[in-house]
Amino acid sequence: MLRYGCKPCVRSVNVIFQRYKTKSYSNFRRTERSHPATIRNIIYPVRINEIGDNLHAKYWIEVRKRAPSTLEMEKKHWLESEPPLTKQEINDAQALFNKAKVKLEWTLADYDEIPDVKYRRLRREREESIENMDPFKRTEYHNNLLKSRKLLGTPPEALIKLPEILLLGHANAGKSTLINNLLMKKGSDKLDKIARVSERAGFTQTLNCYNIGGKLRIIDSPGYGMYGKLNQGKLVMDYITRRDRLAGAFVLIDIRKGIRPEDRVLLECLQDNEINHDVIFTKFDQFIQEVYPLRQNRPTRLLDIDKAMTYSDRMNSIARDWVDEVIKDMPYSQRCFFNNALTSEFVPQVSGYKHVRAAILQKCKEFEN
Ligand SMILES: Nc1nc2c(ncn2[C@@H]2O[C@H](COP(=O)(O)OP(=O)(O)OP(=O)(O)O)[C@@H](O)[C@H]2O)c(=O)[nH]1
Ligand SMILES: [Mg+2]
Repeated sequence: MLRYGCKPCVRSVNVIFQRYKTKSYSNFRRTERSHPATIRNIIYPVRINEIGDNLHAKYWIEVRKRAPSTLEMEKKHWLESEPPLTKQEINDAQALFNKAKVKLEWTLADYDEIPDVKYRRLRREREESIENMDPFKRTEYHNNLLKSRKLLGTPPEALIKLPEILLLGHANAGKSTLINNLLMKKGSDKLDKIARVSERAGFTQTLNCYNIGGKLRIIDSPGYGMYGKLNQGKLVMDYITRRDRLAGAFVLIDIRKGIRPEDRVLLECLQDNEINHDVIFTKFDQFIQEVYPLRQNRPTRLLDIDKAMTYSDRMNSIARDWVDEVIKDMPYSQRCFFNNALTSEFVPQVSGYKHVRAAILQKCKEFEN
């Protein structure tokens, strides 16, 4: 059930409001298990401020060698049939996003008000009214009106046909934050503030369209789940089922919550509508933050590398097991990305966004061909 409020609206979206119990990381950690690892070395092993100064440099070199960054993980989860992202594709995407001028083009709560949809509708209505006119009343003026390319109040740039990428996910999954993360300028360690973000779930209420350097558009959407609203469900479903410029979608899932029933319905809905889509697991930094303080025997003083690595391996294996659990819940095999748009003391860098940028560009290119 994809819940967007409390009354049924369209057939494909069951919008019954209902609290539900679902698997989440907090339940999982009560029953730690170990099974074959599919992901290696998710995290940086121990907190940097737990290392003594003299061990510091040596320690990090060793740690880096043994524990590649979170980005490594993405490569493990390529769907086998998917073409992997090449270095060239990642560089191209970096160049585009780092240079692109970004503009919020429209913010709408009704699919029919999207500028080009509205323009086509107005033109059609005008044509129909002229064609249905009494031929004796029809003049040269009306014939010219039929040929006219007037924009009918639509901003001209909004009529330029560009591929569009839709971000979907539960309320509070991090869709708007990911937009800011994707639009981060080169060398900056701060998120852009172009999309408005809030801790409050259900903050984004409309479809918001960002024009990225005149090359593509990214569409932020209202989140579903118990903070979603009925009209938002209709709006998003209209967009998914009717939009001919939709080049692809990303379903954002908070890694700590795992895949919830609504996510599964949405994934199946995208599959049924043959929309090219991938999954992005968000908030990895928060997840790691929760994994680490779990252990009582966390090394706290000057430590030797082997002891740190044993500790870190155990932490990694807990994190890995949870990720495996989550991925097992996917309705079908799907390419996954892992992203943290913010940092914590355990995860010192934002990561994942470069691969998402490249995947966006890949979808746009596939769409245009
Ligand atoms: N630690 C951490 N927090 C994040 C991350 N991504 C998002 N958040 C936080 O999660 C909260 C919700 O983020 P939003 O981007 O507003 O989520 P949304 O999916 O747009 O939510 P709605 O607009 O309500 O549908 C904000 O407080 C963000 O700061 C992340 O990668 N790490
Ligand atoms: Mg939002």
